[in-house]
Amino acid sequence: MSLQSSIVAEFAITYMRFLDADGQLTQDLPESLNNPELLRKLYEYMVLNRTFDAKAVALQRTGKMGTYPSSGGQEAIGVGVGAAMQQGDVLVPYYRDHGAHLVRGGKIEEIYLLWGGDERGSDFATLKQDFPVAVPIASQCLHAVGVAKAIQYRKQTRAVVTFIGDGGTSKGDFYEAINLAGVCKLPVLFVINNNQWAISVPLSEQTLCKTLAQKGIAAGVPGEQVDGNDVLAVYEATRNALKKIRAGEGPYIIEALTYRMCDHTTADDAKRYQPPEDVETYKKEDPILRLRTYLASQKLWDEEQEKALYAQVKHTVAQAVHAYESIPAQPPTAIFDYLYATLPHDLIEQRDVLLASLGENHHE
Ligand SMILES: Cc1ncc(C[n+]2csc(CCOP(=O)(O)OP(=O)(O)O)c2C)c(N)n1
Ligand SMILES: [Mg+2]
Repeated sequence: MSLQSSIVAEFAITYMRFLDADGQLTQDLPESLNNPELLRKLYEYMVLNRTFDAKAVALQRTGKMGTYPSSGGQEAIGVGVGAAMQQGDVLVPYYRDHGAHLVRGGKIEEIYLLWGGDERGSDFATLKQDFPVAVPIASQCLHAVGVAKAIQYRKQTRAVVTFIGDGGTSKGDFYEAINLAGVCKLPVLFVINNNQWAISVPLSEQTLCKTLAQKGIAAGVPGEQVDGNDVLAVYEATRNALKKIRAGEGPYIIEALTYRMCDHTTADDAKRYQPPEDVETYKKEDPILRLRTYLASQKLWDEEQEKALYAQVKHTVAQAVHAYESIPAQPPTAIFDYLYATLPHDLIEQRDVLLASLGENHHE
């Protein structure tokens, strides 16, 4: 007797891309992207992202900043997602989302300050609702779910956007977060930056899943894969997802496929483990180059604009470095200032010991 079983659930994960590596359209652009101003903005912010990022690495190399996680080569993800968010939405980032911070109006010097070891970098001048950068892997997903629950409780139409790396999706925190988001139909978007490496661990050693977006299926959370080096695909997928989320349809996952074209952080040397042929392949997939090629082919960008942009960006970054270097250092006791609203008694004691050891020369 042959056993009979019927299909009770099926799923598929789609992949979206508009611009190929040569800057050619792979399909017609939707209405939302038929907007030269928006396309130029996406391009300009990716260039700003790359320029400020290279400077951050240089600052670390010259002893002027601490360990820094570059977003070099992955600019399309942060910029594309951030540009599709509304100002009142809440960004709950991890450490490779500089582009989202910048395109939302965050300051470059805030990023330099944070990685220079100064917590004042997380006290954003304008983006008061956005969260500080999370370094403990996947913890930000749980924070995002908490914020989304609060927004739902208050019946607001805002959305929460959080990012996570491919390696981070192996953690329990990620699965717990998407599960609760699904059960409660929370207004939260999870963006997976699949750069194919978790420091030196390749994706193939993280999971047997064909896609990371499909991890959401088990939690009832729909998702899709996009070309993470195509800022247009990242923007459009985010825009569509946020529209659904605001309409109360619940959480969503976007897996953005890219490659880590930089060291994991300035404390790493990727040449020791990334196959050089992969690096060569992905060099050709550069997100900035392909958009520039496309814009030029549409007569939306020329050499003059390119020169003016690079001059402007160089000036902006130099100003940010100046602002970063000019801010007076905090007193040593500042290490006690940022975790608790009211300091617990044992930390008050430690603070007193520190103050005493600093002697009379210390002024708070
Ligand atoms: C809870 C926790 N465990 C370990 C680390 C050390 N760590 C820092 S980055 C990283 C790899 C993360 O890889 P992935 O999630 O793919 O993000 P990517 O850095 O590639 O953007 C690890 C293990 C950490 N920061 N937090
Ligand atoms: Mg990774």
